[in-house]
Amino acid sequence: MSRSAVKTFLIIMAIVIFSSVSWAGEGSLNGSNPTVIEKKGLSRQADYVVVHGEKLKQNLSREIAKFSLFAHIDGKFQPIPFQVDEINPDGEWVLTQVPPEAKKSVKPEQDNDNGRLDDNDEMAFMARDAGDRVSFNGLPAGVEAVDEITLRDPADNGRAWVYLLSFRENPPLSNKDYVEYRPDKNQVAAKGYVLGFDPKMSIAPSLVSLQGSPNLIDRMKIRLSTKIMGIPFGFDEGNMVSKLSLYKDGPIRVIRRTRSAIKFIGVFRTPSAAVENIYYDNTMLIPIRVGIPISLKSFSSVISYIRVRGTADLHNTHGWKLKVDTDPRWMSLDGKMDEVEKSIQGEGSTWFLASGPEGAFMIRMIMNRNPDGSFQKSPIKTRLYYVDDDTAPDPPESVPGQSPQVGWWMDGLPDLDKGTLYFFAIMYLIDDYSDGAEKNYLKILDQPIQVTVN
Ligand SMILES: [Ca+2]
Ligand SMILES: [Ca+2]
Ligand SMILES: [Ca+2]
Ligand SMILES: [Ca+2]
Repeated sequence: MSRSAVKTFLIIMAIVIFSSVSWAGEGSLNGSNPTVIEKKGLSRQADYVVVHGEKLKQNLSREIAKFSLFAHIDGKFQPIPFQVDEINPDGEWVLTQVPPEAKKSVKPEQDNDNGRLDDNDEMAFMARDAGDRVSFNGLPAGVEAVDEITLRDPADNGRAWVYLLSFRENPPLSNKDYVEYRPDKNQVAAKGYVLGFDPKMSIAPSLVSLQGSPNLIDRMKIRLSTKIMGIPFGFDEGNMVSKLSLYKDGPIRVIRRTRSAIKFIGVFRTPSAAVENIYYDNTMLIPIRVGIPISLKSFSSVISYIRVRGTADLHNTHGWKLKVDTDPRWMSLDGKMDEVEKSIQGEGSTWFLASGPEGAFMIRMIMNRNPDGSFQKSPIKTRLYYVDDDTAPDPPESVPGQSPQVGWWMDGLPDLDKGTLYFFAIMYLIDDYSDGAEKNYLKILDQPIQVTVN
């Protein structure tokens, strides 16, 4: 064989070998295995991580369907669960799945770039899946682009890495799926929890079950009472109508959009507003954006008061204990108010945690942040509402009594200016709670993992 024939033969052999490699299932990367240059030092377990497209320079404008996220864990460079969620040019989620009950009214959405990664799209994964830092000797076979993503814990400088790879075709994917939406049952489910929704009040869960526990929630309540020009006026969650419109169910998170309106005495209703709830395998996020059309301050002379509380009315929690951020003492949930419970300090409270035999959950209310985490000036201050009394009804409700009912009063509403107000209700579902572990969940927002890409 001539030298060029040998060369042609080798090239053909190489093509045959490489094209016969199967990428199915939990494949590993073909060709050169990257070398570990720094071991993982990040200890954060509870955090999810979101990276905006604009940071992922090497993968920007490429087809999302050809991405895979890799990490070097257990001695192997391998795919880990991730998802890319597109956001349209107006800043709204692009939701691609239609629940059966909405088939007639809504259609799956698309971004304006045919499924490519752009600046405002989001890539999400769990921090616990990150691994060692590696170096490549040239790009691995079949890979067209790599973004190295570094995670850093600002508390102890621990670091870990993941790699977003763009493949020419057939990206090898992890088959792990941490959270699912069950459209037939109106439920979101993960390893440690099931959250269920009433089709008529789809914005807040009416079923919370931790690791097989009975339903812990009677209902989520919003109660408002006010007096305007001497006329008393009230509102509760029963005045809200909300229904599921579209959703997206990926391996890392479920995004559910509900459309809600407020109806008054059946006579008129407000225009419907969309809210997206986001569910990870240990977190439910409800970001709310409220447009304040007029300065309430300028009406101070005609508004006598505005009282608003948002609460979780629980049940099936006898034997559980509960604590809040503003007082170190545990309260015992037994359907009766004792001396500790009567003297609890709740001024300025922003979270509570309930712990029982099946697990724990924590609800956190954030009034002073913009969606990007930056500080938002708001006159609204939260104050604990807490009643543990099986014999004290608080209608309307499905299970009479407050067993317990816990949440917050929102003070300062009459001082609201015209503008947009953001607030966030967050629920952490903790399946391995031990005393003090809430600090790992508080860090998610208070000391967020820093993300850099190169
Ligand atoms: Ca986009
Ligand atoms: Ca896009
Ligand atoms: Ca009690
Ligand atoms: Ca109740």
